[in-house]
Amino acid sequence: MSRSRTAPQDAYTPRPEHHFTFGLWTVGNPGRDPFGEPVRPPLPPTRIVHKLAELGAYGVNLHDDLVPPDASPSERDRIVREFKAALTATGLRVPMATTNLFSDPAFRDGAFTSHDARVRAYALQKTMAAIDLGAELGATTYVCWGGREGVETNAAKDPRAALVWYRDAVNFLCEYVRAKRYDMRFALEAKPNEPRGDIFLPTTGHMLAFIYTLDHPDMVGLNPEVAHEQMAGLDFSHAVAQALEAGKLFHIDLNAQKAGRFDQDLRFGSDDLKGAFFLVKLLEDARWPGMRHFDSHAYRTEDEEGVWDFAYGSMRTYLILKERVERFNGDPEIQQLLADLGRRAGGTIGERLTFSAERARALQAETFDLPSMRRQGYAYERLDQLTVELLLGVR
Ligand code: GCO
Ligand code: MN
Ligand code: MN
Repeated sequence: MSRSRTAPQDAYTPRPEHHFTFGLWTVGNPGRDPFGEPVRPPLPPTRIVHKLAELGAYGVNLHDDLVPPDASPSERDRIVREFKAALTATGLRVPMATTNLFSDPAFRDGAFTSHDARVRAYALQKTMAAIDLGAELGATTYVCWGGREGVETNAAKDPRAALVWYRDAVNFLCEYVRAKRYDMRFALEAKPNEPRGDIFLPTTGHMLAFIYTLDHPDMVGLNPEVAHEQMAGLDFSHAVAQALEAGKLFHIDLNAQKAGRFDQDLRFGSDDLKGAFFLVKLLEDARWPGMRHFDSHAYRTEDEEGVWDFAYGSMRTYLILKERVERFNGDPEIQQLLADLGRRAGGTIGERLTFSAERARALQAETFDLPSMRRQGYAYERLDQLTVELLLGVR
């Protein structure tokens, strides 16, 4: 990789303190798709660690892409030893771990929600092994993405039974982590469809409601992904805001997506820049301390150099948007419009209405100036245009 091509040293240069992370499976994605074979050779995990560190990332997350499921115990030990040596040499961390519960043909009917109890048990065995490896490498977040937890036809299973099995599995895993005294929390990731026709708990909101039915809701939060919420036609920032507000944003999968498509996992900010801007604004305004993880991959057209362009570009775009957020927050005209909004609303903007008997009586007796409330404009057109101009770099 030629650093000069992708890595100018400027205000948008990624550094470990920015907490950017990538999965081994993201930069290591070989470009296989349902219509074509891999276009890139596999990248050894140790090489990925060195390259990510060179580019300024904070960490690397893993799937089954570190230790192949069929590795012998001595192979596993060698792979982990070499990986740890690369981490020590570079200072890169492993904040998150997960496992693949969707590729093996055994998982054709799901893992935690498979009709076959043997498959559900095997999924737990595989997950416990991944949790152990994650804990060994220092990971404190375990992501559960229910790849095939769904159906093609509702003739197949009672979705209520599936939810019971799903809950049993997450409860089982929470008890396992407690018994092992690991410092680890679970982050559940929703996706509406693909690879299956319909996936259970299809959005971040569905997942959030499910969490409160678990035995240890405090141990379980969310890992929302940009592309997945957009596939459901939803506003990603709103899903993230709800997770944040509930104290449940444990992790995040950043990428980009064109509306109405398959799960594209594009480079962060490469589509829907405005959506990306408001997402960064949300995370930065909230001073969210979590990892900025990119669950995405390079275009299938790329060779290895293109992969590093992709990785560097993801982090850089985040930092550029972060700088735009600072500009938005400091832009006198934008801030004036927001302040005027308060005046228009009679100085009551943001006021909370909470119940007391007195308050209820006062409200019942109040006469509202409905004509003025009906006439009121909000100047959002102007606000949005200023936002667009700021994003286009002319403010
Ligand atoms: C996808 C998912 C996955 C998961 C990853 C971690 O749509 O393929 O987003 O990339 O996030 O497997 O569990
Ligand atoms: Mn995805
Ligand atoms: Mn994801």
